[in-house]
Amino acid sequence: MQFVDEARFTVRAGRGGDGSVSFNREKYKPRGGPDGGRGGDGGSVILRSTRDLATLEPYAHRNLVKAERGAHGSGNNRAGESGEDVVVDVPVGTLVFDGDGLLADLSGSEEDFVVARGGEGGRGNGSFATSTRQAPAFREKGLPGEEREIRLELRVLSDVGLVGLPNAGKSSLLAALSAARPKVGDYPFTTLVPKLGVVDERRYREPFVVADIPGLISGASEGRGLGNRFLRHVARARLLVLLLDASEDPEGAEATLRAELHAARLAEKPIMVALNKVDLLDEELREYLREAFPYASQVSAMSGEGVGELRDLLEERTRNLEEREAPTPEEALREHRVFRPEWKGLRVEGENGGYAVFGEEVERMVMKTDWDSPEGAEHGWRELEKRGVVAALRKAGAGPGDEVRIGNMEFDFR
Ligand SMILES: Nc1nc2c(ncn2[C@@H]2O[C@H](COP(=O)(O)OP(=O)(O)OP(=O)(O)O)[C@@H](O)[C@H]2O)c(=O)[nH]1
Ligand SMILES: [Mg+2]
Repeated sequence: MQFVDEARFTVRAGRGGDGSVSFNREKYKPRGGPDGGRGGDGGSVILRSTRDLATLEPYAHRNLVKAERGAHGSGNNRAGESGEDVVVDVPVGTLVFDGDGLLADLSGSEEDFVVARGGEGGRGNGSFATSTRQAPAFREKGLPGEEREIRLELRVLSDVGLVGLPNAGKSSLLAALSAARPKVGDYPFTTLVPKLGVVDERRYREPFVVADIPGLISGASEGRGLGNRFLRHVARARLLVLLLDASEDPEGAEATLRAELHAARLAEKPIMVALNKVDLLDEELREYLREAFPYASQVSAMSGEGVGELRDLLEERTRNLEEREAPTPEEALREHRVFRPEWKGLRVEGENGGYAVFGEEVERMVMKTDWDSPEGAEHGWRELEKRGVVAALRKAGAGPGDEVRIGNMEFDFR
């Protein structure tokens, strides 16, 4: 499977079924009691994170994912069947965005996120009978399902991210540290997509995950080379390792990498430096580098020299660093904005010489009302009165014949 780390498509939940209008027909009774059943709820579209999937490739060419609608209710108080939910498997580490920002962060396994909620089914006339209204001939209509355009973004989740110029030996080091066998080549851009390896030593309390990403070059943040778009895969690592080729201007490489991290706003992360390919150096050069990079580990991914020590160091550092980082503050902010509670109030505004009414509850009620049936419309007006909508409209200046819009319903005030 190809590694795809972004996908966009529309999700559409199912519409709720309409309630039914029906009267019980028993022998010798001309008209029995109302027994129209409720419509079934529409199916929802649910995203579920799983470790069985490592890429968003199944959705690379999807345009629409939709769930079934609920069936209409029927006589004898039979409820319509609910529409089936559709479960969309996504890899762990998937972020879900819509036009307004981050909606969900599926960073654990088996997490469910309802990305489009199915519409509620409408009630049948059976539920509107009262002592004064024994034979109601109206029902509610089902509500439409939610629909939105979403963008999925996968970020592989690792503890340690290897960052380096092309050819520095990142993939070689991943292979030396773990059982992963990424492709190694003596040319730049051997690695085209992120690769993970698990470092699991018997004496370690917990295994940790190392990510190898494509090499960065100067100007990656402006899109040069493969660009820095792969940096997002290490953005949430606990620790970054700048891997420098010791045999080729490590000072210059470090400056380039730090500039790119800065541009990607990752400069504040815990960072370690390691010098690779020390097998190519003589003792004098090694000594020089020990002074020039006093805190850097010297390793050779090829000969294995220093790799064990580096592995222990990484284990210790990651253990002492906090948990894998939560979304960046900027993302957390957007999350906050998107997860606002549904607005429950009631508001009337002037609109094109008429009036518009806003409010979650009222809008739902109006959508459910069967305005085409006289009895249904009568019931709808009573509800609008009960909920204070009529009073609010009058207070705002509405008079008979004025145009009123509630959601997608327009009618004349009376
Ligand atoms: N002598 C020596 N060569 C090494 C060492 N580590 C890697 N190499 C060689 O350096 C070249 C690049 O290694 P890779 O591991 O593919 O480098 P990379 O950083 O993953 O490169 P990209 O994926 O292209 O960014 C290969 O020819 C490796 O054999 C080392 O410690 N010593
Ligand atoms: Mg590589």
